Amino acid sequence: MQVGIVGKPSAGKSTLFSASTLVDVAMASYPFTTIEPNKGTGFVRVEDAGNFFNVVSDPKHGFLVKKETGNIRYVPVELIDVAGLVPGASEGKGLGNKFLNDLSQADALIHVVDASGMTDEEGKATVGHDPCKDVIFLEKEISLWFLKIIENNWSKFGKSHESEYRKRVELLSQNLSGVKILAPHIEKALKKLKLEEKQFSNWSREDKMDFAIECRRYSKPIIIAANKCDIASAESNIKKMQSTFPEKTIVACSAASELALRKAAQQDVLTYYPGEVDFEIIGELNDKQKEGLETIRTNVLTKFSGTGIQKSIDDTILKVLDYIPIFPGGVKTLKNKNGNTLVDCFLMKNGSTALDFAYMLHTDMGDGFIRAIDVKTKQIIGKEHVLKSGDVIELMFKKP
Ligand SMILES: Nc1nc2c(ncn2[C@@H]2O[C@H](COP(=O)(O)OP(=O)(O)OP(=O)(O)O)[C@@H](O)[C@H]2O)c(=O)[nH]1
Ligand SMILES: [Mg+2]
Repeated sequence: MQVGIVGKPSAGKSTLFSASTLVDVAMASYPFTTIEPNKGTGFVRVEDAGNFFNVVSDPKHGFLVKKETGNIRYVPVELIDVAGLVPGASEGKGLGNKFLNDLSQADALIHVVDASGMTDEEGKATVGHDPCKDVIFLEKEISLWFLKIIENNWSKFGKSHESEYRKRVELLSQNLSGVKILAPHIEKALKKLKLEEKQFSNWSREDKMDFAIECRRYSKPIIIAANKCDIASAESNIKKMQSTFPEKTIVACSAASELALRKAAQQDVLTYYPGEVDFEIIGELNDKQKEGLETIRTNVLTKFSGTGIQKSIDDTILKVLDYIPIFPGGVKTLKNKNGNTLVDCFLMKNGSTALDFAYMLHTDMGDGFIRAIDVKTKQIIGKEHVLKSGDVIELMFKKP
């Protein structure tokens, strides 16, 4: 799974990326600091299944944080931070939109918006910029990127005179698979727009644009990270964004605060875990450093219930993409042959079945599926059983 970090220049994309991955990257107040994409591992925060069994897990990927209220598991997801996008990019403004190809494999996007209103649409310093405008232009530019791909191949489609719906879906899938717009996204978009029966030769430019917009909605869903909430002017802008776009997931964020806390935790100055609403100072600090941290505590953590950075990743995966964590395990033992407990945790689309889980682990497990066991309840479950968040599943299958 890959999550793209997008937005206009200077919104704080690289700061959010660095705060999530602890990868050192260039961050600066001038536009187009990032040109080549940065890739790294961020984490989704879930409850560890070991809590149910009173055991401490040993994650093979990601990590575990022990807490009295229940251990927390951080499951890896790939993050990609790209160059800033400006209005008119599809006509070549700014860096143009060639770099959007860096986002082609993303399953979802975090749109970093400068909620303080202190950068204009091109990322230059200003005051009073309305961040609602940024929300609109970014979606438009992404849709125009898809439109261009669709139009580039349309001459081929136009000639095909394809009368069969299936065949048309197949042609569109071939055309768009490079940007991870897949058959289910295409079918949903066609249905929504009632374009299922329309021959390609009869599609207007408007049909193509509407189709690009719907493909964007399904293949690259977006959440808004309303960044720089540590700046006073952000609060009213965040409220305005929330009331203007009630259907969108908007998370108040301070990437700079998260980065400061995580760096300090890395240097053992304080204890802080991503997604927590407080920290504890454990090292030596001078007055200025203490004051800086106290400002973060009051103006960000307490006021917005955290820095929002972890929440923006969690909401992307667990809410917008609607994935759930599933753990492989056994009724007899939760350990693997090396003696490590509940080493794996997989993120699966909500609605996945025991058979989907088997196929995800290995084709042979899916092909040879006999039955599965819900390890928490010890109940036998069949192929079609729909899994729940936090399930621990043992699979029985015929070996090929
Ligand atoms: N106050 C405040 N400043 C921030 C925050 N996040 C980022 N910044 C500052 O905003 C400026 C731009 O940050 P970057 O992370 O480089 O922004 P970007 O979106 O990657 O910019 P480009 O790569 O140029 O597109 C830097 O000076 C950051 O320190 C935040 O949460 N609060
Ligand atoms: Mg950057």
